[in-house]
This record gives sequence, structure tokens and C-alpha cells, in this order.
Amino acid sequence: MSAQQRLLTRIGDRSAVAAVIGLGYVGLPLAMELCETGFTVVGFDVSERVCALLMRGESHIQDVPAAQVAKHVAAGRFLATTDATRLATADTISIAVPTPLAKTRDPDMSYVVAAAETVSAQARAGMLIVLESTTYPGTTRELLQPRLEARGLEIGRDVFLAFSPERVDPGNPVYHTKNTPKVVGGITRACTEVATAFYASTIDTVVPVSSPEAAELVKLLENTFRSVNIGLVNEMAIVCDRLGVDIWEVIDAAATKPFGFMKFTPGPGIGGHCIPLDPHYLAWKMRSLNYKTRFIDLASEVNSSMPDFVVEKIAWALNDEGKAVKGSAILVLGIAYKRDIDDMRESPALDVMRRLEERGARVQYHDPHVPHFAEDGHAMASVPLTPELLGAVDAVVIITDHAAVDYVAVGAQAALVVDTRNVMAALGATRARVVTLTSSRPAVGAGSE
Ligand code: SAJ
Repeated sequence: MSAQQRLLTRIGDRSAVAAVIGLGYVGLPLAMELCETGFTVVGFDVSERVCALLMRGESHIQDVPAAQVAKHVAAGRFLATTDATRLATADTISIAVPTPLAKTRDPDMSYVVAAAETVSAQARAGMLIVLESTTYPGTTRELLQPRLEARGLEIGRDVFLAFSPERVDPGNPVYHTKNTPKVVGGITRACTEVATAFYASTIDTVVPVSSPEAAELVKLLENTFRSVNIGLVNEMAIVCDRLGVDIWEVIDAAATKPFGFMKFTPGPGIGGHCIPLDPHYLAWKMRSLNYKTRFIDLASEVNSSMPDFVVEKIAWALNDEGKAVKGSAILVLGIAYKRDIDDMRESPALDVMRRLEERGARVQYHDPHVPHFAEDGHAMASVPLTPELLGAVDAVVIITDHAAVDYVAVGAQAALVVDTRNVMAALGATRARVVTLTSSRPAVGAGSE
């Protein structure tokens, strides 16, 4: 029996041991789904703290209930360990480690390289190895394949190697690991077949493609698509600001087109661990091939300019009250990178607050999901949202429009609200003067009221 047939049999009868490297927001949900399928799962993470809490039956990932972890730990089905030698017992290894950007905005591949070293040291004939981390096209073939071949393992005969992009959307109430289609691309046809069979055991829909590069590019297209379209709508906001037109009215009306249009909304910039970063992996790779990915670069330029645009809006709004930014008390509402989550990574709120402080404003924030945070040694805590505070500050700036905030109270008690998410519009008339991304300039050619 060939290694492929043996592995397919073990996947089929669930006797395979599945390993996951990286027990974060991608790896832990995958590990739990593999346990639910019936596999024995070895979770490897470099963090002693994470492995210890998981082995206590706790969970550090909002989408993974502690009870689910506890159930599989108690059943002896799930092991979280920092001992890489435990990977030697695995039939499949899925790698879900971070791929951040360095300060230079170049890919930081150190986590993937470390995982590749760990896997190749433990690899043996009969294994399936899948990289899931978002990365530039060519990574699987360039960083993993040579290390496995250096161990005398032939790809597609002894071991099977593929790329399969993660599509985890933390906090998404509808789409989870199991019901989000999984794209898979192997080095060889046999690699694709084995990887497809493995993921098909656990995930409802598997989409095989012809190579790891195709699979790597699928992910980059998905997230570059978002970055570019967010950049477009942010530039349209700047255009509408110059023309004195309400961008939200324009977008809502455009969104009535039942075909050929997809709604994106402007904001104070883009945050998170995907959209601001992933496109730069492709831009970096293409620069090495002497090609400039102009859409990616321009979208990044526009999106990165939005915090400054918002600070100018705030300055103009205060100016209209005869106030300077310097010395003004400003309350930022919502600092997580998107609505109704607690994640601060790359949040544009940090840029806005830093720029306001640089101009001499006294800045506080309220975010029901972010009780406190520290950035570059600068620690802040969320202040209670009270009528006294709202009445005392010179401006309230809505950066992230969490549902858990009482915007009616904000409109009733604040004097000035700079609303970058257009959340106040739904409230109708308020005591507060509300300025949006495109409302503080006199309308061009507007008729008299
Ligand atoms: N944003 C806008 N305007 C928009 C959409 C987003 O300003 O119209 C901003 C958000 O406020 C945020 C940033 O862009 O700061 C990113 O928002 P996002 O909705 O893309 O959320 P993410 O970063 O959590 O993206 C993830 C991605 N999922 C994966 O990479 C697996 C992305 O592919 C998903 O499409 C997205 O979730 C989603 O749809 O929720």
C-alpha cells in the first residue's frame, strides 16, 4: 500500500492523528473541528501559557467555548503542547502561525520559517503538511518543500504538501471554520487529493485548485479586493467632502443597484490583522519581480491617509466653534478596529488619538469592548460614558460604531460629535452638532433652505 493510500485510509477511518501548529484564532477553531470529526489532535504552540490554559479546559479565543476544549481534553482527544517531538506521531500537520509585517512593511516570515524548521525536523513518510498562514505566492514551494526534501522525503510520494488559506472571521455569527469553503492547492496532484480528502472530512465544502501558488493568491485576491474597494470608497468620501455632497447618501443610493455593485463604507482608515497587511505580501513579492502593484499601493496610500483626514475634520469642526485642537478635551468613542469586537490590531483609532495628542488635545476614550490597552508604552483605560463627561468635552469622535453604545445619549448630551461612521444619522435631530466625513463644508451650489 502506498503512503498516499495508507494516509487516505487513516483519514477515512479517523485513525489519523491530526496536528495543528499555532493555537490562535485560526488554529484552535480548526483543532476543535478536527476533534469533532473524531481525529486525535495534537496542538502545538510555542506559548506555555496558551498550552497550559487549554489543558485546563479553558479557551483564549472568543469563538471557541471553553466547554468544547474541556470536553476534548477530558476525552484524551486533544493535547496542547510545546513539545515539538509530539508532532512526530502526526499523520497531518496544519500550520497556522502569524505572518505579520515588519516595521519596514516587509513580510515577517520568521514564524513560518520556525514552523517549517519544526515540521521538517519531525517529518516522516506518510505525512500531509498544509500551510494555512496568509503569505506571498511561492512560500509553500520555497520555504517548506526544500526542507522536506532535505530530509530525503519526496513530495507527492513520501509526504504530501499543500497550501490552504485560512478564512476565519473572528466574531462572525454565521460563518465558522466548518461552513466556510476551504481552498486547497497541492504541490502535486496527489498532494491536492490527500489535502482535499483531509479537509473534506471536517469542512463542508473543499475547493481544490491546481497549485499552492493559486491557493496563496486566492487569499491575497480576497483581501486585496477589500482593501482596494475600501480605498475607493474612502477616496469618494474625500471627493464628496470637496463637493459638499453626503457620501452616505451617494453610497446608499448606489447600493440600490441590484447587480454589479457591492457596498463598502468609508471610515477613519482600516485596521485588523488581514486587510491592512495581506496585500503588502503580494506587493512585496511583485517588487522582487520588478512589477509595481499600483492598486495595492494606491489603496494603502488612501486608506492610510484617512486618520489625518479625520483629524482635519475634527480641527475644522472645533474651529467652527472658535476652538483650537490644542487644549480641547476630546472623547474618542470606539477604538477597536471594527464594530463589536475587542481587537485593537492596526486600529486607525490609535493614529487619530496620537495625532490629536500631538496637536495638544486632551484625549480620552470609551470603548465597551476595550477596557484598557497599551501602545508604545502609552497605557490608557476606557472612561465611563456619563452625561457629565459628554457635557464636559469639546468634541466626541466616533471612530468605531459599537452597537453597545447609547448614541441617543451622546446626541442629547454632547455639544459636538464628529461621526466617522454615520451612526448618528439614524437618530434624526439631536442637541449635538454632528459633523460627518463629508458634511462640514458648505455644499457646492446647494440651493437655499
Ligand atoms: N472597513 C471599512 N469599510 C468597509 C469595510 C471595512 O472602513 O466597507 C474597515 C473596518 O472598519 C476595519 C477594516 O476595514 O478596520 C477591515 O475590516 P474587514 O471587514 O475586512 O474585517 P477583517 O479585517 O476582520 O477582515 C476579515 C477577513 N477575513 C479573513 O481574512 C479570513 C476578510 O477577508 C473578510 O471579508 C472580513 O473579515 C469580513 O468580511 O468580515
